[in-house]
Amino acid sequence: MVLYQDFLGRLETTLGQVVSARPAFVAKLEGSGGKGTITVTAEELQASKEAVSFALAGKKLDNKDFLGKSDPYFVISKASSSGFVAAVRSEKIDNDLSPKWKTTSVAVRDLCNNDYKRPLKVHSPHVHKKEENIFKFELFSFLFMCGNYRYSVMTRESNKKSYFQT
Ligand SMILES: [Ca+2]
Repeated sequence: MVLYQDFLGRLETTLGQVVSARPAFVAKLEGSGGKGTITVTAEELQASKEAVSFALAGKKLDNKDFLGKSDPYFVISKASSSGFVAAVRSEKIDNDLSPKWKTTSVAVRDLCNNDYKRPLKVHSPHVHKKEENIFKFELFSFLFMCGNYRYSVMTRESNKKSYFQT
């Protein structure tokens, strides 16, 4: 995953402290002016070599750009005890409301911690206003993996029906 952020702070700890903290390990970041905290959620996983390959496409997505068209990318996050955690991030496709993203492969361990009932959140943050999404929906991992899943998203402004396909 590409990180775009500036230096936010640092923390040194032990695996033991992270693993024993429930529901999640939370600590103050050094070098953040006392403002930043970091949350780390640890889970023990069974060994698994399963991977899932998928291609996603959107159709008639909402246009969020003032000039031109939306530049959609998607983020798939998995539920954890400390909220949703990003697992997959796609490439951005400029000025396209019916984007077809490249085929992506991901280990099932990374996608949903080998838990097929784990909720996933698929969303497309606006490039400039991250708190706004072009679309957002949640589904269970097994639905995501069984393929040909079509999800309709009612767009706010136009009440137009857009959909999103795995
Ligand atoms: Ca654009």
